[in-house]
Amino acid sequence: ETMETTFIMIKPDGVQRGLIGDIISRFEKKGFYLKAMKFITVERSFAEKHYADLATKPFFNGLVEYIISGPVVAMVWEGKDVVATGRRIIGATRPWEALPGTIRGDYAVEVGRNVIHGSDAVESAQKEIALWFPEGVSEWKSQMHPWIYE
Ligand code: YYY
Ligand code: MG
Repeated sequence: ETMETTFIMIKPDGVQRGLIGDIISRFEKKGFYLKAMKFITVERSFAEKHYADLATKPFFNGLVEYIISGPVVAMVWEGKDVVATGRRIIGATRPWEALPGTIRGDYAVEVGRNVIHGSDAVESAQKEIALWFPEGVSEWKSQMHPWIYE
């Protein structure tokens, strides 16, 4: 199978609301592997870099304020199709469009407080992982692998 990695970040509202354990659990129980994780508060310039593609949007400044407002949990997850499947686990950007059973469908109301970030493509995932984890990620292999992947 072709393994991918994606960048997932629990935003400051997800941390404040005590959703870290549940969110990590959803990705773990699905059968994805945690390859890197850090708990950090990022600076404005870093948040602006992460969201550089959205710099011209009217919500950009509010988005940056929100992301720097408290600690986040930055993670790298590995698995088959984990970029697209991770986005499905997260749910639609606008929580009122996110289906029940998704993280945003279950836990979020407002688009500007939507709890979690996930890379939208393999290429952006690689960029985001390089930005957030310049030191690199762990190479461990789960002993469960053959029970999850054929
Ligand atoms: O990838 P995703 O997070 O689902 O959405 P993006 O279109 O990349 O926007 C990033 C981020 O910006 C979104 O999660 C919330 C915020 N945002 C907003 O506050 N208002 C909007 N109208 C659109 C996006
Ligand atoms: Mg996005």
